[in-house]
Amino acid sequence: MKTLKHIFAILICSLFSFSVFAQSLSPQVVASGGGYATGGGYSLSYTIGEPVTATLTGGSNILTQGFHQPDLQAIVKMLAKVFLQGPYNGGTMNTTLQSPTSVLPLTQPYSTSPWNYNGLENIATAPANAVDWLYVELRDGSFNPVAGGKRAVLLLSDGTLRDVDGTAGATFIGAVPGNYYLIVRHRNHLAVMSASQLSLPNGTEYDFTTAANQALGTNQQKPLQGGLFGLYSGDFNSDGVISVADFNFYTFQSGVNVYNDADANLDKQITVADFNLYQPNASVIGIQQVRY
Ligand SMILES: [Ca+2]
Ligand SMILES: [Ca+2]
Repeated sequence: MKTLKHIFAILICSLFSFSVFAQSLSPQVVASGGGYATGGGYSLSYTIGEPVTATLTGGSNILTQGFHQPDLQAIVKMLAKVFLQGPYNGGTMNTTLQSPTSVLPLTQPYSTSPWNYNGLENIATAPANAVDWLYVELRDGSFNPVAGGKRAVLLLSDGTLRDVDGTAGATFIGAVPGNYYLIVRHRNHLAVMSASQLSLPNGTEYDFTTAANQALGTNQQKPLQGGLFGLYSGDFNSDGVISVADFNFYTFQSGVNVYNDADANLDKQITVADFNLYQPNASVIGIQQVRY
């Protein structure tokens, strides 16, 4: 928490272009602590324990009214590019889940088994070029599954990621800069892990699409049209292995205009086209680090 001296210094040094700066700021709640100071014709009251009620900026300074933020929260940005075999279509991916009407959920869909990810990522509206949600994880050199963080993000038609905060890539809140393996998961494609550790934050995206071995292990990506590579379609139950269990999952699904994990090509319909994507991929096994 900023000290009173620090806060006051910020106030004095600000540009004071906002009329509110020339007024007394008084706490609006009974707080657990706080203080009051005057100087240079300005006064400032601050509290501890009051939720943030407003943030004012002047020049490069920021003054938050209410409960001041604790230490700056560490954030690590990760940029990556990945294709999914199912919706892949000549160097880009179809966005049929959103067309003509959208079935794309506005809240991340990885809260259920096997991911059991309880993140609160959500969006008000999806970008028009959003294909689907991905679930990404960072792991350290020991493959510690909780070393770097987890995040649900949007996959765009060009293969890049878009965080729900509106920025490119994935935003790992609470992570520290360092070297991490990246795991990319999709709800009905075989998950992959980066072939090497990424130095994060990265300013250039880690590109899975340029070669099969951009993913760790043998035969972990499907050759696609145009000499590019993408995640294998058909892991309907998302366990990291494409097997008869996925076929059984598929046979119990049906429907039109649905958001369903048996929809391998992400066209909102469960049809034989989805089986045809699964069948040649049956028996492909994800590396141990991505399997559930
Ligand atoms: Ca499976
Ligand atoms: Ca389909």
